[in-house]
Amino acid sequence: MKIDIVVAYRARYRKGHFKTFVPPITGIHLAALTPPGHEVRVIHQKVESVNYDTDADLVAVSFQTGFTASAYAMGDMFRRLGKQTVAGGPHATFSPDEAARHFDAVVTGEAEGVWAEVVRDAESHRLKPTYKGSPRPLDGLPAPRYDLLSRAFFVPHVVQATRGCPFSCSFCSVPGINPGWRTRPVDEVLRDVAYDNFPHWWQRKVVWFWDDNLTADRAYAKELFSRMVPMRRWWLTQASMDIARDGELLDLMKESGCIGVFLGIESFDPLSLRQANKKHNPVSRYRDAVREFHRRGICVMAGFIGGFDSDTSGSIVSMADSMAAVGVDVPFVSVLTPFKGTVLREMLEREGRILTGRGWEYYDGYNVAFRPRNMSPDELLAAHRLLWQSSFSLRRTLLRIARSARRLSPGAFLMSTCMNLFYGAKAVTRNLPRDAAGLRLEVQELQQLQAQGKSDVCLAQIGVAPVNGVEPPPSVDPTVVGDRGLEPLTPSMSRKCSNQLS
Ligand code: B12
Ligand code: SF4
Repeated sequence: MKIDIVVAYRARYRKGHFKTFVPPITGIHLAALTPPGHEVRVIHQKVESVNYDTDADLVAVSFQTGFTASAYAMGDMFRRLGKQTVAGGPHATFSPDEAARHFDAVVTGEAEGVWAEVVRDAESHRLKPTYKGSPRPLDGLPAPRYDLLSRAFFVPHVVQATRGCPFSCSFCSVPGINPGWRTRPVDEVLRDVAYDNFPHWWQRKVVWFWDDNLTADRAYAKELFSRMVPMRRWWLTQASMDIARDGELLDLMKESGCIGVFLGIESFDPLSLRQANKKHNPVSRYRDAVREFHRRGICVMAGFIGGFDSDTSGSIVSMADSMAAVGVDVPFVSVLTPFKGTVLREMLEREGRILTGRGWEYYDGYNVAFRPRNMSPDELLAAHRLLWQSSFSLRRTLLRIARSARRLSPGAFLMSTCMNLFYGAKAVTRNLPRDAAGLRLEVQELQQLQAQGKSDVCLAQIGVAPVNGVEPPPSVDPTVVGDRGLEPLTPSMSRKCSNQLS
């Protein structure tokens, strides 16, 4: 049987990406789990077009909440084309009934225990509507199918060593998605780290751990890192800030080639941290914690969120200064998002603060889907955009690069520079986070043109022509199904469509 595994995406920046940094591990992991005897392809919509003219017998789509429109459009179209379809991932896990309207089958939870059954059932054309994957021990997992990855990714070597997280931050769905804290056998992780069949030297050198919190079990982390020392890799991961007090662990991280940690710092306001249930982040320790990583030449990437109840527009925008003051090398700034399966969503639902008129496109980390306490949704959006632009202004970007030249190891400096330039270039070229409201308008524009009987030309303009005579279903979303999934139907494209017809 031929299987296409598609990892759905929807542009989060106005002009898409010029270059894409790291792939998700999900698609190539699912491909590796596929029983032998099947031909598998992995397509990342972020970097490649979805082939509707595929000869696949089964199309499996993985998606996060923010990319749901894209995934559902695909599910509908593939079903029209007579393909068997199956959905999975964080959104399908928490909204299985909704996903079932667009796919033949929905897998909730983790795939390890059910994927072989899904494939078997698809082979005999007997897919069940739902498959419930429960968490299992992580022993014996195969190495991801790196050979199936598009060459478009800059750092393709992604590995997962652990699953879950012992913390329970109110905005995070990890405790619901990957319950329990589990580790893979170190030997098996090292096998994946040792893989090096990549074309470029940095792709062989750099390993990115896609763990929720790799260092949650210190004894496990120490064993893994000690055994990675002779492998001479450069590696990055997510970790929680509490490890900054464990000098032995940090020394081992340095020795084994750690060049970057992503810390979920989230806020500089103790009240916001309390709302986030982020007790392991004391604000007074930020500076010292960052310094501990820098003393070992490790780059500190850090995530910040705007929109907690005690936040104001001013406090959100001022985070740019605060993150510079504590010495963050690469900032990531998001809008608080009430994902299903989180304590935050339960609270906002109880308080009637979810903006029910807003679709899942508002759940991409860059848009507002709830009523904030101290400002309007539009004010929160504006504050986030100001924070984003200020964080990646030319001055701040160059300053961070100059500082990291002094305090980071060569690998960490290279990585920090690449990431800062990546986001700095977006700011300079005004390739800003996209407003979901704008997306809606573009869709409405297309719908108007469709109502006037001009849809075919517009669909052709954006690369969605009928496939083998089958028209795309009404759910097809022009902002995501265009070439590489990145081209929106801009006003000028709409004008072009209209002009061509008139
Ligand atoms: C690595 C990671 C990233 C990476 C890579 C992105 C990616 N798409 O993987 C980066 C850093 C880029 C990232 C960014 C973001 N992320 Co992220 N990320 C993760 C993380 C930590 C691990 C995911 C992972 O690789 N797990 C390992 C793989 C093997 O497991 P998996 O993907 O869960 O897949 C398993 C099952 O879900 C299932 N499955 C999944 N898909 C399918 C499909 C089929 C057909 C089947 C059968 C089964 C199946 O089977 C798999 C094996 O068991 C998760 C947390 C988590 N625990 O899930 C958050 C998580 C996925 N991210 C999240 C968010 C919100 C984001 C951002 C929007 C954050 C932001 N504010 O900017 C951005 C989005 C940008 C983007 N381009 O994707 C949320 C998503 C919540 C939701 N409901 O959608 C999560 C769950 C964390 C959270 N805070 O709750 N992220
Ligand atoms: S520490 Fe990170 S992964 Fe763990 S619950 Fe909090 S946000 Fe989620």
